[in-house]
Amino acid sequence: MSEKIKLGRPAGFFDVFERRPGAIKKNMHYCPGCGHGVLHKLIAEAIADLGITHRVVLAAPVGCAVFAYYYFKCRSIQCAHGRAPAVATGLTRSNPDDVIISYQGDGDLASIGFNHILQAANRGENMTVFFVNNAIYGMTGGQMAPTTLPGQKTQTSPLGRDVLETGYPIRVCEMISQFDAPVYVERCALTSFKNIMAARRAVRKALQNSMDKKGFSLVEFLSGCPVNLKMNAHDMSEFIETKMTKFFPLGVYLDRAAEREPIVRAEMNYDADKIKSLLYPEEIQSELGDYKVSSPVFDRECRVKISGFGGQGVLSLGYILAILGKQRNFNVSWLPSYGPEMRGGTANCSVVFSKSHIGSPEAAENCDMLVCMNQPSVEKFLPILKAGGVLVYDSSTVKLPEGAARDHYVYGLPASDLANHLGDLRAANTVMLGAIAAVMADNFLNDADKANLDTAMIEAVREMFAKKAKAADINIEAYKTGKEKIEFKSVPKA
Ligand SMILES: Cc1ncc(C[n+]2csc(CCOP(=O)(O)OP(=O)(O)O)c2C)c(N)n1
Ligand code: SF4
Ligand SMILES: [Mg+2]
Repeated sequence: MSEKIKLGRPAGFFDVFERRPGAIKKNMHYCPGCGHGVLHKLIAEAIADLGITHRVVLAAPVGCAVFAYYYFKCRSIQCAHGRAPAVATGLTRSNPDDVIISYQGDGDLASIGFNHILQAANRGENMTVFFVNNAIYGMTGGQMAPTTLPGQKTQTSPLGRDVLETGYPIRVCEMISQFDAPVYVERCALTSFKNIMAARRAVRKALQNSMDKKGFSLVEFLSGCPVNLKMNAHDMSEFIETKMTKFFPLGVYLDRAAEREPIVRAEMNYDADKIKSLLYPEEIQSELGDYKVSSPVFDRECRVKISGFGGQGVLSLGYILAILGKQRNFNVSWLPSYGPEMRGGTANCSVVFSKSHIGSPEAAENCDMLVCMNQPSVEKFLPILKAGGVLVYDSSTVKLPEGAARDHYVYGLPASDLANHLGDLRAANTVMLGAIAAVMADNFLNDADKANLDTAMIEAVREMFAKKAKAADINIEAYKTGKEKIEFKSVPKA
């Protein structure tokens, strides 16, 4: 055997995955037996062995590989669902010497982003596409994908995929190899040692093409998702090798690398200052100065993070705050995050208020206020609450660990229990809104703004429930309850 098997972590990975939030920074988030982990290793080895760590930019997808950027020791950018080829196009056109990877799943590439991949291939963009075909939407819990096999049972085809209803699996390699522009297309499988070694060679060949500016390369990997296909590792491999390969035969579909000259495109010609002035006009087009609030706290940007389980209304709570800001003529942003991990995780949103431009809508650090409605939120987000900031938590669902939040003002109230008592658990979020109002009034507002606060909050709740008068009434009741029942817990210790 001429190939030497390398054990351990390839040099193309970070030693410690610092970008990964939470305490576990050594492991990947993939399930055991998942093809993504195997492919990541092949890519990381190749990046290191080819000496291109400094040249690679990874365009990461939406799907289970959404966090690919935690792991690779290279520049990376997380793209909207299916849009990695469009982002990769921008990257390669603006920096032709970089080696651009578009990493995509089958739902991402062959469904929501299908036109993007076809157009990028047809333009012959200088990029390497690594396409993970596991015949399922893995991240969202096992729905049918464009590549799901006929008769295959999924969450959305419980009786098996019916080709008369939903068509046949889409064969991406076969389609793309029909185009004139692409340089290299191969389909591999992440199963046996032999197949993985073939995949390893394909990864390197595709990257070499990008390094040599030969154009568009795509490698598809038939890959396991044992969790959603409800199989053990052995059966998963057998499924791929006996069932998937029937529909998706392995092999090289196209290889024009030897006959291709490096691509040289005309240099991009744009006026950076003009673009900047369009994006950031000197004058903000709003009635600045017309604030109905005057407390000094609003003279700077205020950043709030709200977090809990999906279904607790954390996104709506943030939205109500955003409406409040909008009604009071602030610049305001609301950025939801639906908690992409399948297993546990949190839904959260960031709300930022400012009298001037908002730099980033993501409250990723230095938050003024953190609102937690479940236990994982405390672990995940307490580190981003600035010293002297305010923590408000639902004490029916959160037990604050001993010694936590020593540098913060801490308030709690049993919001879920109170909402239950009011007859609608869904109103726990507006109980929390009442708590937030009380905290604001206690700590940050002058008398004029305090007097205004209830009117403003109630107006915002009414706008949120504009078409549901009854729900508005319950939520206003919940708001009042939260305001009344909030309990002050502690001040910063230092
Ligand atoms: C615009 C948009 N639509 C839908 C979703 C929900 N969503 C997240 S991942 C996903 C499918 C991912 O499947 P696939 O690309 O096959 O990746 P896998 O998890 O199987 O690797 C969907 C539909 C989303 N995040 N964004
Ligand atoms: S759900 Fe499937 S694709 Fe996602 S990490 Fe788990 S095994 Fe991999
Ligand atoms: Mg998939």
